[in-house]
Amino acid sequence: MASEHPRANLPPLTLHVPEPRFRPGDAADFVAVEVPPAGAAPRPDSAAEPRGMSELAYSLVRVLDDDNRAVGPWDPRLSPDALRRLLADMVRLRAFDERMFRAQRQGKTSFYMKATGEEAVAVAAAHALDRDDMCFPSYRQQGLLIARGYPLVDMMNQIYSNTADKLGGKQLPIMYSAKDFGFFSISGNLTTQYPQAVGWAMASAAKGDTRIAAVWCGEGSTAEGDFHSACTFASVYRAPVVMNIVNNQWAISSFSGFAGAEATTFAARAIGYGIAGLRVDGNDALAVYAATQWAAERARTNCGPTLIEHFTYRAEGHSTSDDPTQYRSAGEPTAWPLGDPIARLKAHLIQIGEWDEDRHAAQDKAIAEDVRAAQKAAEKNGILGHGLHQPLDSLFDGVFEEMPWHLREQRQMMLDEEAASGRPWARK
Ligand SMILES: Cc1ncc(C[n+]2csc(CCOP(=O)(O)OP(=O)(O)O)c2C)c(N)n1
Ligand SMILES: [Mg+2]
Repeated sequence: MASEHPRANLPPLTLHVPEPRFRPGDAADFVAVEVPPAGAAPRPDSAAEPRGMSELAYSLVRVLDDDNRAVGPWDPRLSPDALRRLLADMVRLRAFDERMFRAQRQGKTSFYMKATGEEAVAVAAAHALDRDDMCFPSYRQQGLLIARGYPLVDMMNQIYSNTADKLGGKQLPIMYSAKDFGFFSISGNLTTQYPQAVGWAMASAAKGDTRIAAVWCGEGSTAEGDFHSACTFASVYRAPVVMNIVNNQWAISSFSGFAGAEATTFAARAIGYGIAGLRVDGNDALAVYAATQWAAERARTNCGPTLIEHFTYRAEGHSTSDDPTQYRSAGEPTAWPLGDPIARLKAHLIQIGEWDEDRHAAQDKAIAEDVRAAQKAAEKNGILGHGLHQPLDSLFDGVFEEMPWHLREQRQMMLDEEAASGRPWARK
């Protein structure tokens, strides 16, 4: 009976409700964030048993030190040319994001999402993976497409849902799909890509193929059940997959504590599943490259999956629909202790005498010009702000090989209603 509770001799039960350390108006500092020195984390053999490497799930793999040198066992020892290509792709991604963000503000499209501050996560991974490995991204890994040389104009055509949009206007802007570039269709439903990636990796192994899968989700998304069932399958079958968690501290307006960050690290999720777990400085392109290369080698040699937490910071809003000044301290992005991934790689190249400010400025200019030219070309095919660019009846295409009778009927009803309205609803 309810009246018997609470019992007087016991303390009332309570819940812990996480609260971010800083809110708008607070001065932010990250003194509570532990940043171990670069080069300190050991690098086990890529075939090592997960049990012996649990410490790596709690530390931070870092290569670039405070003097911008590459140090320690995780230094991937890339050639100056490879380093410059990595830098150029990150700069291209940032320039692309800037331009498309502005295009949304100008009413040319309905939606955009930037990866500002997180450029190393997708770009360095694309450089470390094989070109035909299959990627299952979230909406913040457009860097994979850019690094794999997908035409910027095709990305923009999709963002504008215009006549040249390869997806026929059927996906929300930025939800690309490019099978030829090993880029699985982005889904707005968080974390669906995790079990899909593990399933794809299992199929690759079942067929005796040599391609592996790589998958990304945000730290907030690890709270989804899909994340955990994917980990179980990956562990049980030792699926050849690299599983990435992009811990950028925020899930729209919810801070990482709501996904469990106060209790432990996200990389530590791996330990309970018996999976190799790595926690990596996500703003250090060389650390991301090295960790991805290690995990890819592990997967490719049938030693099983790896879970990599990329410790980073979402420097801007969640999307064009978001306003972070409403929920977090404006000082956070600059107080973030791991710096900016582009500035750090640039400083490293300068430090080793393979780059300078003039070359960097010239590259910025050339890349900005490429992006501007791509935008101009894309806008010739139309912008979303000018309405539907696809023939109305194409709405029903592309799902079934042969359209079922009820969809044919619905399509006809739609066309009849359009005719009755006396005006075209879309381009003919
Ligand atoms: C299943 C599901 N739940 C909720 C949402 C709404 N939603 C879209 S993005 C997002 C935040 C995700 O944060 P995180 O996983 O940390 O990724 P980030 O945006 O930081 O890259 C939420 C809650 C959704 N799209 N799908
Ligand atoms: Mg997040």
